[in-house]
Amino acid sequence: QPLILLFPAICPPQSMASILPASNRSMRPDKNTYERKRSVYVKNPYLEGMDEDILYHLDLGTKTHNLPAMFGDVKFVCVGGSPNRMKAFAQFMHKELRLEGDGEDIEDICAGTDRYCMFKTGPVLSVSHGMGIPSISIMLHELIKLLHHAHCCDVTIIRIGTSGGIGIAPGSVVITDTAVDSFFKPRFEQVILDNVVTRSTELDKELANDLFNCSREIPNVPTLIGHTMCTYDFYEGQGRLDGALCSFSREKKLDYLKRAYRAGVRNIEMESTVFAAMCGLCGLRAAVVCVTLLDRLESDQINLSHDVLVEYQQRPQLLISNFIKKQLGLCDQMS
Ligand code: R2B
Ligand code: URA
Repeated sequence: QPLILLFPAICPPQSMASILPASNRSMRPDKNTYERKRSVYVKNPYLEGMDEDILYHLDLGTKTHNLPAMFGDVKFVCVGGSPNRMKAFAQFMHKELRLEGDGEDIEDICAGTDRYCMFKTGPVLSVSHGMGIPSISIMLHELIKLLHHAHCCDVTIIRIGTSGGIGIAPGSVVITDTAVDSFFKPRFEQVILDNVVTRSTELDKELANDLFNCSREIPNVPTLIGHTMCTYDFYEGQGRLDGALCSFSREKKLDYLKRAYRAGVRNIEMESTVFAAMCGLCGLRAAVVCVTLLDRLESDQINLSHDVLVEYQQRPQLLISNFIKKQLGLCDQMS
């Protein structure tokens, strides 16, 4: 049985009162008190004994970088597949938070590697994760260790991405209540050595509801809460008829997707189960918010114009930036 380390951290009060979530205002510590807060856990007994931890794919390390100084104030982490989209989100957050400068020259903290990119705008970190479970999993191992080494606490992490919808209008935004696998089960199966370890994929329901309430203030973007199915493949794995390989009929495809719909699935993507499992185990409040690019009951190919695609991809970003501003108590002054 591996050792499980759970250290509730004692975090100092924030110097910037405004970065306390609005819902925590009544709990704001006075200058001399220390509060017990939710820290970021690692569950690995070997980490403590390591002289240095190199976060290889992020090109960061505990000896080469002062991680608490660089990241200690992070309260929101937004992750998404594409480096360009995460840069655009960081630039958008920069403007929304009214930080100094125009944000156009925002620096990629992981510029020393081309695996992932990372941008920091005040208390908001934007990180790319690539496509699929293996890619996001590697990034999350290193990101979670980074947040832990930096002594971050009360961190909310949100995946913003794209997906295929089932039975809903393209352009809808789905806030995931539960991430399910290809069998519609709320589980993530990790092969560890030669064992299959099953992990829960529950997400933070309160956070999902808060995000949904926030979405009501954004006009013309249909938003709903539903299950999200996570697959290991975009083509056969999502029941597409247009891949290089296809070994099932149109009828079988539609039967599968309709069964998914009846099981509560409203969209399909490729990272949510491992994201939910890892963030849940490590003490991060996590949410998944994806726009749908098509209705899979109608088609398989994504044939949106460039402009429509760009506008759709901005929808989760707009919702999350509004949510973050609200949490920081910045909405009234800014909108
Ligand atoms: C959504 O879009 C990508 C595939 O096109 C994948 O990363 C996902 O989850
Ligand atoms: N991303 C997916 O994983 N599937 C889709 O159908 C669209 C985007």
